[in-house]
Amino acid sequence: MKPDGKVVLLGDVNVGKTSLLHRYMERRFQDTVSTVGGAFYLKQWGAHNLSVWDTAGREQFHGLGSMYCRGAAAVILTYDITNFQSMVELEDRFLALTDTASTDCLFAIVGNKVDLTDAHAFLPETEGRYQCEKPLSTSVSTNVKKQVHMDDAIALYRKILKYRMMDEKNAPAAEKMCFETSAKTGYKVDYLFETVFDMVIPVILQQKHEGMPQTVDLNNYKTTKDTQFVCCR
Ligand SMILES: Nc1nc2c(ncn2[C@@H]2O[C@H](COP(=O)(O)OP(=O)(O)O)[C@@H](O)[C@H]2O)c(=O)[nH]1
Ligand SMILES: [Mg+2]
Repeated sequence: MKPDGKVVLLGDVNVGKTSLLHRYMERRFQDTVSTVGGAFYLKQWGAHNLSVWDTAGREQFHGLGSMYCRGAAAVILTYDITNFQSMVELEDRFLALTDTASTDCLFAIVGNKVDLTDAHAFLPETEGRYQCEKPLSTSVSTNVKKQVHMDDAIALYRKILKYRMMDEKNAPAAEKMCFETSAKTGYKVDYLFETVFDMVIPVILQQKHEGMPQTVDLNNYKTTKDTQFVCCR
């Protein structure tokens, strides 16, 4: 399966990037998911094949090179809503990495771990689509203070448009592209990925039109299902 488009997750270590991907792709949450060894998932979306990239732990150990975002059609910038510094890092450290992304690249901003602060995030968005491993009443606590609010995310989104020299009128609305999720309960995880996947298709068609070279050729990998985890190490 050859990917038509690349979607990357960016953000500080521990914000929950691997957990979000794992929740969406594997339909579950594990307290200890290892990023090391992981690289990307393949996801069929309509007539298109998407590669969805995790950082393979490099944000912690070696930093991420310019390769990581090269040709990306969408970037999902992730922070932890209980850690203000993780939001600051998105602007200070991670935004510059998107210089190599596609010119029409779509941006989403995601505040994860909302189960720690918001009672409404105890339940996954759609009942029955997720099986929670533990009874929710015992697995969550709302004693943690929310350090980043939706307004902060919306302000960052606007800064990104400026940084990328994109006209706000032509870009998706900030309110639409800022999400609060919980990989732990599954809250809004499907909504996040499916919104991004739907919106990334026109970007991919535009890339094809402009003759963007493919960033990875996965013809050598066999796929049996519509998603597959591919290890690059
Ligand atoms: N409470 C809570 N913990 C989470 C959530 N997502 C991830 N975690 C935890 O945060 C830690 C870091 O998650 P991980 O996915 O490895 O983050 P990454 O470094 O960004 O890939 C792990 O201990 C996870 O169990 C969430 O939505 N809620
Ligand atoms: Mg990780």
